[in-house]
Amino acid sequence: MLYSVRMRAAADATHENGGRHISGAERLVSFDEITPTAAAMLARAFTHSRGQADFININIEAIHQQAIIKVPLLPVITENKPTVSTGRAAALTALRKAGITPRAAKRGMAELLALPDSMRGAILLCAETGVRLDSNAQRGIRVSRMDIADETGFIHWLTKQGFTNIHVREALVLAAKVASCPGILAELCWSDDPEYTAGYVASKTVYIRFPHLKSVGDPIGGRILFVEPNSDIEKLISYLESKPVLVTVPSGGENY
Ligand code: PML
Repeated sequence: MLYSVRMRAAADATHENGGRHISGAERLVSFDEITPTAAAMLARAFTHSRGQADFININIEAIHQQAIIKVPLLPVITENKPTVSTGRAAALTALRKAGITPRAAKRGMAELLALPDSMRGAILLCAETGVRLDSNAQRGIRVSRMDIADETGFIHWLTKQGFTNIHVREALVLAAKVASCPGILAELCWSDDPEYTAGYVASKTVYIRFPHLKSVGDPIGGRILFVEPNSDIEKLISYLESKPVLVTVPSGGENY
């Protein structure tokens, strides 16, 4: 048996009552790891660079081993564009290469740029028209119930590529689950941590990082998931939110 441990933290009010999103975290752990994992999440909620949390929700639930599927990490490429504008232009190109129409890619970028504040979940957009498909205006869809299968192997794999921070670690696990979701063609994301400017475009086959997708000090980030036309949206949301997924490291530790 594994346990899903999930945290979300908000300031001023609960998320449900319009509070400002501060932080969230997701793990799938053994029984013995529940307490230290929950403690680490609590510490994180209280020390986040987006501010001090007033409302913290930690949810723990048992997951049967038979329900869990395994999916691989995506290989990572970094495109070292020197500025936010060149980074965003390259991200749009990457989205088009992933099969997103220019109109939908531009709409996705515009949705992120128009956010009044960070959302706790992702926005779903049609990959052809750019029309929004989820009805959770402020909340979005939270990609949930996933973790890395082999923590030590993952740290080795990351270190070999020079990745040491928690943002990239968590984003890679989330992007692997998203890439495995039937109907999702690509993802565009940048961080809501004001001190972290990197973002990425992930497709079914690759995770492309851009060191500058927003300016230093900007506390607004988010995530757009581009959905193939005519997909079963309910099924897709159920997979993203509920299907337990363990992400595997490529054998031998190579980046493919
Ligand atoms: C986040 O902080 O939630 C998203 C991180 C996006 C970029 C991660 C990376 O460095 O590749």
